[in-house]
Formats: sequence, C-alpha cells, structure tokens
Amino acid sequence: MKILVTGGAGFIGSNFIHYLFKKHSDYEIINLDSLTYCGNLENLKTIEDNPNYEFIKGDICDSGLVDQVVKDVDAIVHFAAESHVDRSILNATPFVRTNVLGTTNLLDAAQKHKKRFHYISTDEVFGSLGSQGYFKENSHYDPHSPYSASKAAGDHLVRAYFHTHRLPITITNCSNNYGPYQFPEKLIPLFVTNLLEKKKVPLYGEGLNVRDWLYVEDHCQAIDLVLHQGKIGETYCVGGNEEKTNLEITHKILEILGLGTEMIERVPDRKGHDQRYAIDASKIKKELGWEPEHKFEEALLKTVKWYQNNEEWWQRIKNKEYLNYYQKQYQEKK
Ligand code: NAD
Ligand code: TDX
Repeated sequence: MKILVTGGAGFIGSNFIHYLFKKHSDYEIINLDSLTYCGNLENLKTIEDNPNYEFIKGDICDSGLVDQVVKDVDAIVHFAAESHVDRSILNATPFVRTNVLGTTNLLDAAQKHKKRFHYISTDEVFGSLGSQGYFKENSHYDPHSPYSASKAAGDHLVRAYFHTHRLPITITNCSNNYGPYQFPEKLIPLFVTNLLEKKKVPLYGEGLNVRDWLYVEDHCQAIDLVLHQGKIGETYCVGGNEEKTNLEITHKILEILGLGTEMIERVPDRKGHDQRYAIDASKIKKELGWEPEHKFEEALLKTVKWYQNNEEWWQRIKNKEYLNYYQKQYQEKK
C-alpha cells in the first residue's frame, strides 16, 4: 500500500510514520510537509534512508503539486495543520488557509483520482463541556477558538465530499496527545523543557481546565485501525479516558523532576479558554476493538525521560528567535 501522509514532519504525523513502518514494513510512504515552524525532519532521521520513504517539501495549498502526489498513492492520511490554539487567537488567517483551503485542495485531488481519505481531527470541534458528559460521534459542533473552527470546517468539508461525491472518507476526532517530538509550545513539552532549564512554567488562570490525555502511539494505532477497518463515511472519537486538570499535570511533572510548586507562574488565562474536553471512545472500542495501551502515569514518565534524553532536539527549537518572539507577543496581548 502506498500512503500519502500530510504533515508528517510534525508531532503526530512523524509518530504515525514511525508506527506505520513498524507495523507494515512493506508500505510505501510519501510525506508531504511544508516545514512550517513546527515541521522538523529530525523527527524522521532514523527512517530517512528507508527506500520505501519519500519526503516532499511542499504546501497542501499548492494544487498542482497536490494533484501530482495524490495521483500516485492509494490513500491519504491528512495531518497537516496549523495546530496551536494560542497562535490562532493571535492570527487566524494561516489556520483558515491550511486547515480549510489546504484540506479542500486535498479533497479535490482525492476526488479527482478516487482515493481513500482519512482526516485527523480534534475533540475541540465539539466546544467545551461542563463537569458532566462526554463528546461522542453525534455531539453537536460548537467550536470556540479560530483553531477549532477551522478544524470543524475541515470535518464538514470531508463529510460533504462523502455525501456529494461518495469520496471514501473516515474521520477521527481525538483528545489531547502527548509523547516524543511534540513541539515545545504545547502544555506538556513546554512545561517539561522549561523545568529542565530551571525556568518557571506559565499556568493559565487557576489551572483547573480539564483535558483528556492520550499517548501519541495509542492515537497512531487508532488511526491505523480506522484507515484499514473503519466504515466508509464514518467518524470515530478517540480518547484516553485520562482526564486531568492542568494543575494536576503540572504537579505530576514537578514531582517527576523533583521540583517544587514555586516553579509555577500563574499567568492570565487564555482568551475563551475551553473548560473541559472528554471523549467517549466506546464506538471505536466496540466496532474496531481499539484500546489505549498506555496508562497516563507511566507514559508521562516515559515522555519526560524522552525530553531529558533528547535535549539537543528541543534546545535547537527553543533557542530559535521566533518562539521567544511569539511567547512575548502573546503575553503582551493578553
Ligand atoms: P504539529 O503542529 O506538530 O504538525 C503539523 C505539521 O503540518 C507540521 O509538520 C507542519 O510543517 C505541517 N504543515 C502545516 N501547514 C502545512 C501546509 N500548508 N502544507 C504542508 N504541511 C503543513 O501538529 P500535531 O500536533 O502533530 O497535529 C497533527 C494533526 O492532528 C492536526 O491536524 C491537529 O489538528 C490534529 N490533532 C492534534 C492533537 C494534539 O493533541 N496535538 C489532538 C487531536 C488532533
Ligand atoms: O503555557 C501554557 N499554559 C497552560 O496553562 C499552555 C501552552 C497551555 N496551558 C493550558 C491550556 C489548556 O487548557 O494547558 C491546556 C492544554 O493546552 P495546549 O497544549 O495548548 O492544548 P489544547 O489547547 O488543549 O489543544 C491541543 O489539543 C487538541 C492541541 O494543541 C490541538 O492541536 C488539539 O487539537
């Protein structure tokens, strides 16, 4: 099977490419990624010489290129996105461009060449929960941030191509991921790497917002299952059933690193901060037999160790001017 992975140089995309080669060593994979600030070919160093792997530096909004690449593959697994909520609050335009126009461009090529299409989406499209209840496949769409609105547009377009053109699609809506190669602007890698540098960690508001955490390899396994066995036209919600407040996460990381709560810096809350995300993953469990293999405590420890052992990887990223610039600009705007 020949698979086009978009955004394969990012966090989940690169983990997925490693997962695919381990599980299906005979597969051919093309990675189409424009290498934005968070795309990093170092994530794929160990497989870059694999004869079944090809990297193409390119933008999913480039219709000529996308048409050429899509023509030659059996399936598309579409990860490429602008993915950080805080950045979307500062400037929504790149989110609409990549997540809406880029996705439409891929759908057009997939439809023209009649290819299988799997879209990686997020639980954030359903909005925010109170203390009760879970998101599931039939939850109402209620995206709150420019990021989640652009991802929701993607979900609707993917489904529209199924209904209108019978394009063979599936969608997964997943909760928060963590693990190796996550760009250190997201909660867990930002906090771990700050603490490894003995810097404080910026906790938004009271730190009581809840996320449902899933180790990235378990997400990759779910995507692989849906790609091969998912019912065409269907959506599957994926989550770890590991709800934690940001404060709990922070305390756990501090404990692993033997540091105290004086390392926490309370900063102004994120604008429009969603209170709680939680997934009911019973459909994918029941229909496809998926179960997350990693428990939060162990997998968080493994993740912290990965950042400890791969300091060169994140130091190169964190020292770049743009990250500091972005963080400063964001703090000033709040
Ligand atoms: P990421 O930001 O780490 O990686 C995104 C990748 O897409 C990067 O390699 C980047 O270079 C590439 N990219 C961006 N714009 C592009 C364009 N126009 N053309 C080609 N490539 C482009 O993101 P991630 O955290 O790995 O997320 C991957 C996908 O999973 C996204 O669609 C995101 O919405 C979804 N998702 C993420 C999470 C999470 O917790 N991180 C949870 C659920 C769903
Ligand atoms: O510095 C921080 N301080 C803080 O308190 C950061 C970066 C985050 N937070 C809080 C905000 C959230 O409640 O931590 C929580 C997690 O924040 P992020 O890591 O930015 O993730 P989130 O906004 O929940 O979105 C993530 O999960 C769903 C991904 O970034 C999305 O791509 C994915 O779709």
